[in-house]
Amino acid sequence: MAGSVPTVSELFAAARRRYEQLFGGDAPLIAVCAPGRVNLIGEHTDYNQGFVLPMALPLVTVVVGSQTCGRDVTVVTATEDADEPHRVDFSLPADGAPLAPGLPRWANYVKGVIEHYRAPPVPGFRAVIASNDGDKVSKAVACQQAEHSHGGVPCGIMDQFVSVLGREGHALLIDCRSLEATLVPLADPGLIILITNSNVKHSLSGSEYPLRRRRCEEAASAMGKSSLRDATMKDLEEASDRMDEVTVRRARHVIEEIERTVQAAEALRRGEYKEFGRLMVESHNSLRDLYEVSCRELDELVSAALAVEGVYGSRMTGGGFGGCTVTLLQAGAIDRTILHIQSSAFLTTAEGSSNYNSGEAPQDHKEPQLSSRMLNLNSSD
Ligand code: GAF
Repeated sequence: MAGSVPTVSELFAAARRRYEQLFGGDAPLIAVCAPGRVNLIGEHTDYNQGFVLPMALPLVTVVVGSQTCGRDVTVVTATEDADEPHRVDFSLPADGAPLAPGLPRWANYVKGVIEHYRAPPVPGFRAVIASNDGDKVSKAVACQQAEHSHGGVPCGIMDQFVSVLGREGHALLIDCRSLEATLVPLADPGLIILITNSNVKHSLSGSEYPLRRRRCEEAASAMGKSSLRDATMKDLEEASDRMDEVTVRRARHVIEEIERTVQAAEALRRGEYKEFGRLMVESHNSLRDLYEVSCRELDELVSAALAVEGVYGSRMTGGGFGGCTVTLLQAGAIDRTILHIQSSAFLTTAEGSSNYNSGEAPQDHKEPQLSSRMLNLNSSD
């Protein structure tokens, strides 16, 4: 992203202006906002009932809206996407009939949440979701179900959970079985978390994510466990002749990654950043070699970051096959790290020049003590 990122207040102002233009000058009555996330460690462990350690980001999505009389819903996006209509109108079905997914695809997340938020039933509204009640855990679970049924991704709970429970200056250790979440302080002014977007597009609703998930279920069942959370490496060795070699590798990644995530949260609590970085690198290598969800560009970004003095660790983050890397580094190393990443192999062959976005904190928030920065690279698709 070039230039500065709009602050939360600017986003709210833009959304409100759009609402007023579209709906006859009426001001919206509800304004909500949810942060984006990056996962520090614990990849492909959430749907195996394991641990994850994501943190919320100052990049947010805001929604403004008002309840209306009747059952009609209008949802509009503040910016226009060339590929899909930016407005959707539909009626809420009477008598609990299902609200089917359809087009545009982005609206399926709205429909899915309405579908899974039945008590009390969602009334007609303009703009996007108004969340009024319900505890945070059930809100996250409803949003996860929406992604399963309407987004077509059998995802775990991590993204939705950190979006409702994440706090500035903290990572969030989530136990994806008990759904207990513990905030882990991460507010050291000497640290920066750099998120680098490879701009390689990934589609989680493609076949690879559900395939990985199925392998994990097969591995757990071959070991007589309800999930890989209950399995040890000894269990895996003993059961390996009842699984094919690929399934063994997938299960090994998950079993070790769950353990790594707990160790990483401990290291963070003790301020042992070198150890945290070492675990990040182990996680990346395991995702690359055992789980096989990395790609050339992500591997190169990680290698480029790790070559710089002052970088503690780096890894791909999220579902994989593209997307972003996350790097933990000393604040003093930020400029040379960005320069080095920008001049690394695949970037120099990409068209145009790379952009750097400082990821400034929203103006209406106090300055976070720890910075997250976004580095967005030109497309290499
Ligand atoms: C995607 C999913 F949405 C998450 O639930 C998680 O499984 C992640 O991939 C891999 O850790 O982001």
